[in-house]
Amino acid sequence: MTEPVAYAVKDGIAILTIENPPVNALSQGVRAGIIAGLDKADADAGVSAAVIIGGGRTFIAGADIKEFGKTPLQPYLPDVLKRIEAMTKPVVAALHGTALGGGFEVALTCHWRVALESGQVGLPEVKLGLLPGSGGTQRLPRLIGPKLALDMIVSGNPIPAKKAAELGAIDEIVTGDLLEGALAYARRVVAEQRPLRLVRDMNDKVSNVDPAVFSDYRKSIERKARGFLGPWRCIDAVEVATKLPMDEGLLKEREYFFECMGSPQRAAQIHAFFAEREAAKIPGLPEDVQAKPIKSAAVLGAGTMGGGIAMNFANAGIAVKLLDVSQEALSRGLGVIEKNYATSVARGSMKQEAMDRAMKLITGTQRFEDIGDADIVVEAVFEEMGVKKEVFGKLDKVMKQGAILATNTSTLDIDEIAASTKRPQDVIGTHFFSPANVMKLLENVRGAKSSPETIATVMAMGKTLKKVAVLAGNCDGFIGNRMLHGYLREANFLLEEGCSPEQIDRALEDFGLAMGPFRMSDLAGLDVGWRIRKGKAHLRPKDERYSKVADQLCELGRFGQKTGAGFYKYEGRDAVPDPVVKDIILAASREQGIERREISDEEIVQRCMYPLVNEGAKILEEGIAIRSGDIDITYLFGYGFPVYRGGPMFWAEQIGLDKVLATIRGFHKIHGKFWEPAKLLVERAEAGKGWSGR
Ligand code: 3H9
Repeated sequence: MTEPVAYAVKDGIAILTIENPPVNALSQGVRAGIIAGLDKADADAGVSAAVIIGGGRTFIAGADIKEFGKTPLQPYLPDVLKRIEAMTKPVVAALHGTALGGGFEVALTCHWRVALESGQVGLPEVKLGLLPGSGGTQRLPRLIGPKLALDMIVSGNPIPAKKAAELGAIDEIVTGDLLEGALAYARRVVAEQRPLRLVRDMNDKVSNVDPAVFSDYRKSIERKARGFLGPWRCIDAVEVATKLPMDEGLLKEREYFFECMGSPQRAAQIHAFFAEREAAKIPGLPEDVQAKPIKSAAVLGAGTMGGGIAMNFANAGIAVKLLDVSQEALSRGLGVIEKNYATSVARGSMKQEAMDRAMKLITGTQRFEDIGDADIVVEAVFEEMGVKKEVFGKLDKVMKQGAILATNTSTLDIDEIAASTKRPQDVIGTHFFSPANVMKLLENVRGAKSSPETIATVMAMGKTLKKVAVLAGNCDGFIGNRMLHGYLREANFLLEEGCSPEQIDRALEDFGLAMGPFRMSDLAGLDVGWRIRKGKAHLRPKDERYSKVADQLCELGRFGQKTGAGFYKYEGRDAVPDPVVKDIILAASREQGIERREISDEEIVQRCMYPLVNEGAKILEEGIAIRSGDIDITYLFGYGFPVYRGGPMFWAEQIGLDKVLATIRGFHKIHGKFWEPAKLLVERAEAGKGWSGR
């Protein structure tokens, strides 16, 4: 086995190479190896300086997240950093790839830092529910000032090495071979007899800092960071750097770090990190299966969804043809795309050249014959089986052999759609979320006959389009929308039992959802659900409880934001409670013979969230989702579920499946069959286990 830190000496300079693939995480072996290497270098009279460099694709990408939550093993990272600072010889960090978190903290502790221009540096701990716990919050502000340090630490976003050099966090950008550049730099430092330079001694940028920097910053993240612990502690820690001497600041940072480490948010966010990566792995696919290359695409339907999907391909540099049989719809769709890009340019989130490039990649057509050579076609036409079948019949005729025929349906049967072609192996669902150019989730839906290549291709496409792809099985609503059903049902029942739309929305937004169910429904448009409900009305048993409030709103032409009224009335984009809605709700309670009562926020959260968990358990039991983590990812990236709760399934595990089951059983007694507990939930809860059976 290779040592996690290789030691070599070249021309009197020690080289410590971190060898811990894939990302050189700071495992116990790496920590011990760095200390041992530095001891050796310090003790060797023939060595005049040391270089720390990463082997493989990157410098150190941070602490080993897999160790979190377990008993930490010595030496700890601060011990490594103390050893660096105690060196009697210069230490140069040589950065490439991603120097992140604890990795960047190692670099910040070295006397000098050099990097390849392609490298990136950052402190992304906040994304894991943490703050930099080994001096990052104390050293970075000393180097680049508190304001810029806040930007990096509170966002967690890395910056390119070149930018870091401009800011003063990196001393030299190396062109050519990194190790040679770092050795040359170390030789120069030695030859010039430069005094060892420690960031801890640089106090200029953290002295006399206006406290408004921090109060303003707190204000600026109020909305975005609501409910999170990490971002607030990041600010507290950076503020400490401007108030306390270094060693006291380090102690305070450590205190905040352990507070975050002990929080359920940290566990939830790290679960989300691993679940996101796990979702890409599809068990059962042959090992040698290859994703087909996607070099060109076509999208059917120039509506909101179709346009958004086309933008995804163009953004990824893939030429895309947008097809709509109606010239008017096509022109409107292309116009909307252009407007969306122009808004991004005006906001500064996109460069004009990037917009021009993307627009050049999108062409409109009204003829099916024009799209036959595309590697993939994504259908986003009207959500009706008859229409979809007709379209797929046409695609079967015009598309080249081997092309992927994908449907963006959000509810319909993939197998029935596939059966209208002679190549069901190439047919699959690729369910994008609105707005498709913004939302990160791609819910791929395998049909019974989708081939391994087809599955592998759309999963890989997720990555190409910078989405998070999850693979679902074929059923009504797949993973996401199937679960949403019970959530919306209970929200509507709660209206009749005593709540107002604004009370429910507020309770769920306080829980952490990006948007409560009624504001969300108003935004999505109430007419879509109305149409679906009318279509399925004959299937509903007569004695089944059914809330008519939403239907009655639709009958009044209140389709949500787009008509200026729905569950709320709208003043611009602001949702305002509406007495008309209140009257409809009160009448509904009377008609149902329900005596309205005070309902607590806790009950609102349980009544709306536990159906997600219960249905999620059924989805898992039926194999519609491969893992509970895939369900979590679906909700985190597609439905605005708060990442600090890890997703509905992880959240339920944190509460305890036995407790969740007990509450569901209680609701079952009161509210009847909708609350029948899922078999898997009962099984796991009674065995005292989590979803995975462990
Ligand atoms: C920290 O440093 C705390 C300190 O302040 C204080 C400590 C006292 N540990 O993402 P990829 C795995 S907190 C363990 O697919 P990419 C990952 O699970 C840490 N494993 O590749 C995957 O495994 P698998 C701060 C890790 O090229 C494989 O590596 N650092 C870690 O798309 C490849 O990952 C961070 O938050 C880790 N730290 O992106 C950085 N990182 O193959 C987190 C990755 O089995 N990491 N793995 O699925 C990242 O942002 C990305 O992984 C990175 C590479 C950009 C590095």
